[in-house]
Amino acid sequence: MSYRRGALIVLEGVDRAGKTTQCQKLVQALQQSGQAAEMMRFPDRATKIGQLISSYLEKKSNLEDHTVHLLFSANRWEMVPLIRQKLEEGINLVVDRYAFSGVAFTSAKPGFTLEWCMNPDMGLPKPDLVMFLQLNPSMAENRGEYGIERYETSAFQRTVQQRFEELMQDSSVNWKVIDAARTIEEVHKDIKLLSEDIISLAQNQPVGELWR
Ligand code: ADP
Ligand code: 2DT
Repeated sequence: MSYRRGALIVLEGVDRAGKTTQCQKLVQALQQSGQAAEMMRFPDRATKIGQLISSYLEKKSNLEDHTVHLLFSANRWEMVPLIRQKLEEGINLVVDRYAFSGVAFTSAKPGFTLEWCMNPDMGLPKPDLVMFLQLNPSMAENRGEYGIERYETSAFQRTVQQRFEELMQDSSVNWKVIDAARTIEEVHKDIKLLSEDIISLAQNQPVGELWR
């Protein structure tokens, strides 16, 4: 039998854009159509590194800005063996946030360049497809009050959105912008079609290296 790996599919976007909702629906839809699919999310708060991050996000602890950036990156690197194993087993991974959130959020802080922020994530397994759920910040705010976690303010989210737009200029990444202002079902339909296409394209190709 020929080698058929799973695809690495990432959903990105500002808070409330619908990433988690759409990741769950995509995994369900792929499974129902007979494809192996699993969801992952970053940060993965279950690991030791993830617990440090979670406590920082919940404002129970303070961490220096460079330090927390590197912890977010380390939280991805510690999952790389598992990511590679699942892809090799033919499991399609649907990932809620990845290195792009890492760069967009830290570089929204004063004194951080995109380049510095990208460095620690260079060489991660490269997503076959990154879907950016586009939703303007005022619509995102209408989807519910911001929570009490760090970064959950409209001013910060607007800067994050600008940083994502800069990252999307990079044609080495397979970005697709999805209009997330539509109904959950309409958005899902687009995401499912794009994902099915990339699953058949990626299956005979090696996994790439991000930003290299
Ligand atoms: P994210 O993971 O991007 O923060 P969620 O999937 O958690 O977003 O969705 C945030 C909120 O918006 C939830 O209450 C969810 O039910 C709602 N929501 C998600 N997608 C839509 C949509 N297309 N239209 C209206 N509300 C939505
Ligand atoms: P949620 O768990 O609600 O998605 O919020 N973040 C995320 C970073 O600052 N850097 C990263 O590398 C990643 C993956 C985005 C997690 C918060 O953490 C931010 C919102």
